[in-house]
Amino acid sequence: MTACTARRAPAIRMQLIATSLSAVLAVMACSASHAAAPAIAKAATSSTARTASLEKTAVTIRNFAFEPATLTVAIGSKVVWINRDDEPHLVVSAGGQFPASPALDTDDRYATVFAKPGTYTYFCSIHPHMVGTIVVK
Ligand SMILES: [Cu+2]
Repeated sequence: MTACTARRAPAIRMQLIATSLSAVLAVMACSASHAAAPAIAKAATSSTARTASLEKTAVTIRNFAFEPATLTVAIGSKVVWINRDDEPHLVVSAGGQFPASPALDTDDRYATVFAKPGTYTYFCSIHPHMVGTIVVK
C-alpha cells in the first residue's frame, strides 16, 4: 500500500489530522496494517463526539427494506449493511457511485467508505422497490 507508506511521515500525519476526518480514518486504516502509527489512532479516538457519530453507520436490511431509509454520515465514514432477512439482497448504487455488493445472504454484511460529500441513492437489484439513501457531509 504505497498510500499508507506515504502517510507514515510524521509531518504529513499532522497535516492530515488538521485537514479532514477522512484523512484521519485513512491513517487509522493504515495503522491496522502498520503498527508504526499508534499515535494517530489514539488522537482520533480521543474525540468522543467523533466516536459516537461513527457508530451510527449501519443500515439493517429487514422486511425488504433498508433501515434507516436515509442515513446521514460524516465524510470518511464506513457504512455497513447487514441483511437480517431470509432472502438475499444486494446494495447497488443507483449512479454507480460506489461498488455494488455481492448477494448478501442472511446475516451477511457489506461495507464501503464514503470519502466525498454527496447524496448516494442505492437499491437492491433483486428487489428494485427497495431503495435507500446515504447522505455524506
Ligand atoms: Cu433485495
